[in-house]
Amino acid sequence: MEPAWIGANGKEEHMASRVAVVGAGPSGLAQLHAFEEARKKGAAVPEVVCFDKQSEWGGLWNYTWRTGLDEFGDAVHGSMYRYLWSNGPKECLEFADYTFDEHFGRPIPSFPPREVLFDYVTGRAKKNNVKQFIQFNTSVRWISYDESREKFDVTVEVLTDRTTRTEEFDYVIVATGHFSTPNVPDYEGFQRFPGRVLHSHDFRDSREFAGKDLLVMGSSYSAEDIALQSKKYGARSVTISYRTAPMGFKWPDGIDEVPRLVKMDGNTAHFADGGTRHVDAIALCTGYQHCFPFIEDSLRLRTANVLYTPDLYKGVCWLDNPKMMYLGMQDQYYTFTLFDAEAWYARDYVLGRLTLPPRQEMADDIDSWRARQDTLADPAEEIDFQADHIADLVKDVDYPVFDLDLTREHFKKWEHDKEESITGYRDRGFSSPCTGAVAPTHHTPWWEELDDSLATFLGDAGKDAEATV
Ligand code: FAD
Ligand code: NA7
Repeated sequence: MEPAWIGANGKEEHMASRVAVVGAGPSGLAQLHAFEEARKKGAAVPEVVCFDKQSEWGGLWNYTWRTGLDEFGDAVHGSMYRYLWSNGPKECLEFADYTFDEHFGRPIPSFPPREVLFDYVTGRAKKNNVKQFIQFNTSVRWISYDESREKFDVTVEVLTDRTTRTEEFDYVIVATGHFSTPNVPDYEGFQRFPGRVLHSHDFRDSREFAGKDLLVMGSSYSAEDIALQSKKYGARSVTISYRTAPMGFKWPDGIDEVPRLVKMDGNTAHFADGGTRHVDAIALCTGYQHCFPFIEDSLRLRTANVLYTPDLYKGVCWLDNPKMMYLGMQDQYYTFTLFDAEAWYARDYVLGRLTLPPRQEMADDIDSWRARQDTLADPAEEIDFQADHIADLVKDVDYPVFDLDLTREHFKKWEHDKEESITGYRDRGFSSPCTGAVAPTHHTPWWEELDDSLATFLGDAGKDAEATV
């Protein structure tokens, strides 16, 4: 007889239950891992099927040179670029059940380049052999829910042979990320601008701007990093234009911030303060849209890039049908840690270990988080808010204990470090919230390090620690 348990809807569930996970990036992999952890401890886990439209796992961390459309004519998912280094301390995203020390066999510095984090994320996935659950090159085209059957219909296209099929699922967990569909504003004069205008989604190699005057639009993470990168790899000048407020860092020579762009006139940029600059190329670091064209209207999350989205109880369960779940849809200080907490929560809901309150209580809970979100005055309060969100998730599940409060302090210190030195903050070392080990200093200051390969990064990574925290 099939193993049975009381499921999320209060009814007896059987092994025939099926869970679809859409996306095998860090969030989707966290979900597969969470189910495996439960299964290894003896839980009856339903069939889990993960679909990813790419041919490899790791989501955004799986670098691609492609831009625009991929080899199948789908929109390219990747937004990461060459020479991308972690923009926050790795200690604030460390898996509580798979430490950096375990993966690399020794302490490594706090701000690794992309390839190193890709290696880490996929290392845990390999350890639990979750690849067996993933169907690659398989794009989810449509998700709908049939009330009468109480089933989701998930239509997928296998891109390699262009076949389409629809499968039935009891739960759907969407982990497709939200930094892939660019928000692309238009400004007067773009149409006739003689240089290149690109969005950060299509940015791949800053050497393209060597010797050029680059205009960067935006005042958040992408603007900050692309401005620094471009200068580091040889841009003649970088002008950052903000819409609302400047980032205000102490920029190195050759980078500065100016107010809102009013218009382009040929190669001349005109700003709101009356200033003008010569510009050879424009990088729109203007953010992304949450975009789920493959989800029916009644299940589709609609949100701006915020710390607590509307309509998701605990940031995970779709209010009007909690069997539909989303992972990683928040604006992110915390990343992998948040995804793990959400994945554990989603798993335990599916396994019937958690009972959700009535709809009105869930709605009130979302409202109270969002009301608090409206009061957040600075990054320190935002960090505490997101840490509290994680605490709210892990209190109900068996996610391994780690020092969440230490990561709050790390993030606040990191904010301070950035203000002190925007080119030097990545040279600091932090302590692990899992092991307490202090990260060593990288062998080369980040501002001088042009090689971002895993081999070079790890080459001398064990050098004597000169950590600051
Ligand atoms: P993603 O990584 O986006 O993965 C989503 C997966 O879903 C992809 O594999 C994609 O192929 C798949 N997918 C999408 N649509 C479909 C579909 N219809 N059917 C099937 N599969 C689909 N975070 C940090 O912690 N540190 C950093 O330094 C950092 N730097 C960043 C730099 C950039 C430029 C960007 C854009 C983000 C950065 N992030 C960083 C944040 C990043 O969002 C997270 O680290 C993480 O990648 C999010 O994981 P995810 O699984 O939610 O989404
Ligand atoms: P974010 O953090 O969503 O920031 C988007 C920025 O774009 C923000 O500064 C906006 O300014 C600016 N923006 C948006 N629309 C416009 C227009 N029309 N004109 C000018 N400026 C605009 O996106 P990021 O890409 O920086 O970061 C996303 C992730 O990628 C993040 O997790 C990183 O780790 C990497 P505003 O302040 O709203 O005026």
